[in-house]
Amino acid sequence: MSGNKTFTMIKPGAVGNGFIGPILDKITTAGFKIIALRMTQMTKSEAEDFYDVHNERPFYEELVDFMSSGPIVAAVLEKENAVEDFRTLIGATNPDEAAEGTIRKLYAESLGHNAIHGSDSDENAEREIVFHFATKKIFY
Ligand code: IDP
Ligand code: MG
Repeated sequence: MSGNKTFTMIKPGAVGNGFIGPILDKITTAGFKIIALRMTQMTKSEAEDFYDVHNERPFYEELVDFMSSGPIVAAVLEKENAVEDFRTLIGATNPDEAAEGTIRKLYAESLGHNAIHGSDSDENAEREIVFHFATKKIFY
């Protein structure tokens, strides 16, 4: 059975472009409940840890530099079938391939600066939630 929680970050580009409000509105309008929310900035070392799964990929350093370049908004979201439904809401990794109406189609600048992160499995959602929120006092 699939889980009911996922993790997201609004990435530095979308935060800098003033899209926090519109993106949170899309998320809640799509039926996700925000159960934890924090604006923060990752250090380079935190971004390296967060994206460690990609450490062999050619874009790893660019990704880590970008994700630690400015504030992000991290959130835990709750909905039935959360991981899959949220991946549908955000659209394909490359905004040129993202479906009309998806968050990446609407707010991404490029493949590297693609507005938003969404967990790709229940297991990774749990890891990512712990990474960003485990040491904070949250209720969910
Ligand atoms: P996802 O965010 O859709 O799950 P991943 O494959 O997990 O995509 O890649 C993580 C992030 O790395 C992407 O969101 C994107 O910003 C960036 N990325 C992925 N592929 C490339 C690339 O080929 N060039 C530059 N950045 C990339
Ligand atoms: Mg991914």
